[in-house]
Amino acid sequence: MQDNFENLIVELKGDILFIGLNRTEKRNAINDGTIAEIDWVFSHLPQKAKCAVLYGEGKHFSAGADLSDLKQRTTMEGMLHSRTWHSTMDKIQFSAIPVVAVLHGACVGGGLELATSCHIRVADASTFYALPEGQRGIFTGGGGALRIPKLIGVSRMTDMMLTGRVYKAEEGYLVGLSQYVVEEGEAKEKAIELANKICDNSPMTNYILTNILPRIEEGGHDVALLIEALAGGLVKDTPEAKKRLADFLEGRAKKVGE
Ligand code: 1HE
Repeated sequence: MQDNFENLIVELKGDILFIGLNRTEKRNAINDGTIAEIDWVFSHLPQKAKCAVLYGEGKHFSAGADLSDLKQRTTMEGMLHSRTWHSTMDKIQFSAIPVVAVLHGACVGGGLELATSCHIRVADASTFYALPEGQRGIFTGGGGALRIPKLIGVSRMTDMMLTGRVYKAEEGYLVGLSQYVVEEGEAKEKAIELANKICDNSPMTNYILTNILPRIEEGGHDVALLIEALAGGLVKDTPEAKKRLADFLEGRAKKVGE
């Protein structure tokens, strides 16, 4: 794994790959270089990594797309810029390993699009969510139009963009923007706790959750049930599944909630 990133801090610690947005002077606004580096990381995941934790250095997760990159684009350039984000966000969503996002401060615009490409979002109490694209005279371009309504519904996203509504951390949790909300400053610790649990799972189960479950959801009734049966049949036949099932049946595995 290279270590000369301009916009990120990337470190493998044990089984967990930490990816930090590192443009604090611009509140982690996501420029083309940041997208290219995130894309590179998800195209070259270290084999040892079983889970990734994505966080922002400084006081904010991310202020969204770097607006200085956007202001001079033609229609065609704007469309290609959006397609580049799509491809990178898809690499995160369909990564072989789950990605836990650690949110604090601003999680707005393209920052929210990035966060919603991750599998789990842990927000601390300082987090706020907004889609200022509406006020900037633009639209989402990083897959937010697809992923955000899946979490909160079209009507809430429409309201956020029409009115500039800001959701605070607790409200964001209640509407489904994050799965966890914790005290200020504690989100990374919680994300690591969750990442360690994820690392304990069978890698194949994790892969099914990042790659097959979302396709089941979108596949239509018959195809979805067929894929579920195929994935379930495949994973049950792995030695790891057989061992884990025997561990439970013979009293060696933890019970639910332990
Ligand atoms: C930026 C950006 C940015 C900050 N692009 N430079 N996103 C937005 O519309 C959000 C715009 N940002 C803000 O509302 C605020 O910066 C924050 C609430 C996030 C943080 O406030 P604060 O007081 O901590 O920082 P600041 O003083 O506003 O910003 C520090 C510097 O970062 C300043 O530059 P400087 O040269 O004057 O020091 C800001 O200009 C700069 N900065 N945010 C560029 N976003 C795939 S399409 C997605 C489309 C979108 O994401 S639209 C939403 C864009």
